[in-house]
Amino acid sequence: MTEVSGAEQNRFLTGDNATRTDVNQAWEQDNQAWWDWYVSLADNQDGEVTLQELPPTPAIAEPDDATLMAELAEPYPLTDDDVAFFQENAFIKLKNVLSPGATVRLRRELVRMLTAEFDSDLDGGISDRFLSMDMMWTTDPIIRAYVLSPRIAKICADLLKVPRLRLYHDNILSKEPACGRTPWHFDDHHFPLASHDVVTAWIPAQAIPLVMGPLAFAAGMDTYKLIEGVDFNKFDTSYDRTVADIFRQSGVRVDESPFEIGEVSFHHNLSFHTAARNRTTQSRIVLANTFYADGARVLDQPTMVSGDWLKFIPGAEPGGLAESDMNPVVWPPEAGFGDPQ
Ligand SMILES: O=C(O)CCC(=O)C(=O)O
Ligand SMILES: [Fe+2]
Repeated sequence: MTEVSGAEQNRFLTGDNATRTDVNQAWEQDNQAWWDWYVSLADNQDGEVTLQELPPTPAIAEPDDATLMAELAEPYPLTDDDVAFFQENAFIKLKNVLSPGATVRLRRELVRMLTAEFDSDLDGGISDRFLSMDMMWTTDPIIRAYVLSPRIAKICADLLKVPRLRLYHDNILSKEPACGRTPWHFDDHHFPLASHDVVTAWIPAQAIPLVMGPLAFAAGMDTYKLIEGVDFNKFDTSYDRTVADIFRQSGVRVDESPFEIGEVSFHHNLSFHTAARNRTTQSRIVLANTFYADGARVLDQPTMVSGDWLKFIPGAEPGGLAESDMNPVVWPPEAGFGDPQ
C-alpha cells in the first residue's frame, strides 16, 4: 500500500479512500459524499463566476396522473438512423421524448424531494454543490413512473439492440447555481457491471441553455481508447485536464449543445462526457436513469469509483449476476404499467 503525501490529499475523501492512492477498495461514505468528491476532480479555471438570471419558464399546464402514465407508455418514433447514430457515436440526443407538461411536472416533483432532503430552497438556496438522490423510484409513485417508463425503456433497449433491460438505478442530479464542471469520464469506470450493454437516459427537468451546462459528449464508440493509457488520479484535477487535452489534440468532436424542453440524451457506458459550470441562478435538475442488459454480471473487483453500488444491487456478489429486487426488468414492460400503486 502506498501512503499519500499531504499535497495529494482530497478533502472529500476519508479513511482508506484518503490514504491509499489506488481505487481498488470499497467507497466508504454515502452517494452524496461521492458526488461532492467527484466534482472536486474537475478542472475549473474560469475566473470569477457571474450568474445569469434566465427568463421565467412560460406557464405550461401539467398532465394529471393518468395522462402522464399514458404519455410515459406511448412508443417513441425512434428511427434506424437514430440507432445507427447511437451505435457509431455512443450517445444521442432526442427531442420530444417528454412533453413540455411532463417536463414541468418532473421538475416540480424533483424540487419537492430535493427541498425536503436538503432542507433548503433550490434555485440559489444552496450554492456551488452537486446534489444527488437515488432509489426514489422505490418510494415515490410519480418518480417510479418516469423511471420505469416503457417509452424510455424501449428507446434504451432499441439503442443497445438488446431484448431485455434491467434498471441499475435512478439518480436525481441537481447542479446548483455556480457549481463547477462535471469532470470528463465514461460511466464504464463508474458502474460495477461486466457489460458494455449499459445506457443512461439523462432526462432534464427543464430546458438547458449553454450557460446552464448541458451534458456534452465526445463523439465515437471507440473514443475511450484514446484515454486507455491515462492514469485516473482520485485526488486532483489531472485526469480531467489530461482527457480534455487529448481530445483537443486528437480533434475529437464534442457535442455541447442546449437541450430543448422535453429533449433527452442517451449515453452508452463507453461514451466520454462532461458538463460545464452552471452559470445561472437556477438549479440544473435532471433525472438520470441507468439500464443494463439482463444477464449482466458484477465485476470481479468493483472499485471506490462505483460509490455505494450495493445500494443499487443489494445482496450481489462480485462476479455474480446483477439481479435483485431493486433491478426490475423495464423492457419488455411489466403488464399494468400505470396501474395505481
Ligand atoms: O449531470 C452531470 O453533470 C453528470 C451526469 C453523468 O455523468 C451521468 O449521468 O452519467
Ligand atoms: Fe456519467
